[in-house]
Amino acid sequence: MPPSRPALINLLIRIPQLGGKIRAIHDAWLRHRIDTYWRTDHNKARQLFEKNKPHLNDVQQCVLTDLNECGIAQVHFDELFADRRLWDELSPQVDRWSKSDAIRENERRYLEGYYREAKWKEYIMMMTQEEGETFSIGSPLLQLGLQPVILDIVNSYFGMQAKLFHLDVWKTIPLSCDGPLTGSQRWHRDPEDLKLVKVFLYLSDVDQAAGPLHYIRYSRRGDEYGNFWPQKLPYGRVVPSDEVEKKIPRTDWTICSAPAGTFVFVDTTGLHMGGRASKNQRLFATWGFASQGMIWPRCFKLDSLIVPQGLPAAARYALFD
Ligand SMILES: O=C(O)CCC(=O)C(=O)O
Ligand SMILES: [Fe+2]
Repeated sequence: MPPSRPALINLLIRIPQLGGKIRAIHDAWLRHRIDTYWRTDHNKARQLFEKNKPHLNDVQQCVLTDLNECGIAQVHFDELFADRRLWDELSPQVDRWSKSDAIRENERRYLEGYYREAKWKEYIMMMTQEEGETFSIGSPLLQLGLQPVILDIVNSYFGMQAKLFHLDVWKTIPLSCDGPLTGSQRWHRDPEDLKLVKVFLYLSDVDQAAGPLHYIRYSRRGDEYGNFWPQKLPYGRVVPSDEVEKKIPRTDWTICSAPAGTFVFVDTTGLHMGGRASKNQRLFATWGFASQGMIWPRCFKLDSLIVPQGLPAAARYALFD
């Protein structure tokens, strides 16, 4: 999806010769706007956060400390949640989808040769069929991502109420061949905002052969590696191949090989990649959080804009406000 631009700008950037300049000016404006948003102390999201400041338990506090310190944290579902109710609601749905004829057929097609045409994220089967997929508030995937135990960590990291901009379930298809790396298999920084949190919940065991997420600790803006291939907002940044391997010591890499049930909280404005699965499948749920000032449009829709009664303030802000 491209950055959010008014319809008129979208039209103007198509003009030959002039379009590039208009795009550059609008990009600079988007950068200015997002910088200003994060610098403003009195935006509504900060005020709401201060008013409803969450009290984190020890486990949440540990996650937040790691996230603040290095940009990534891992914790097991059973440490965060008192019971498995939400897991038990999501699992069968994901199971049905992942074993459905349509998905099996797509995997077969990919492995039988479609991978040779791969340009982007063809190695991933995505549960949401298209950008702008419609969710109902009762969807187990949406419900899980909006739980206070998760939102409280995300909002504490932002220091303001966050917006949910993306949610999905991804299944990575393993393939052992030396074809070119595409999409997020390449080291990159995400483009949506100056600070982001992606939450991944592993629904299968993820070992080295399943293409785990790799992350460079201390690689956000202002961190030790923050100036290495920085984000070029309103776009992210893809690192030329082998550069990370040459320039960043392995001691500062986190490789998220972990059992099913593991949550990864990660600021993906830092350097990361994943999905280089060679032998094993990888199945996970993913939720993306950004600030209200984010530069890219939200990737999903709601089937109703009526705010359900009793929805906690943080969930309400993440979805509606
Ligand atoms: O597949 C992966 O582990 C990487 C995903 C990624 O880059 C992202 O969600 O931003
Ligand atoms: Fe990414």
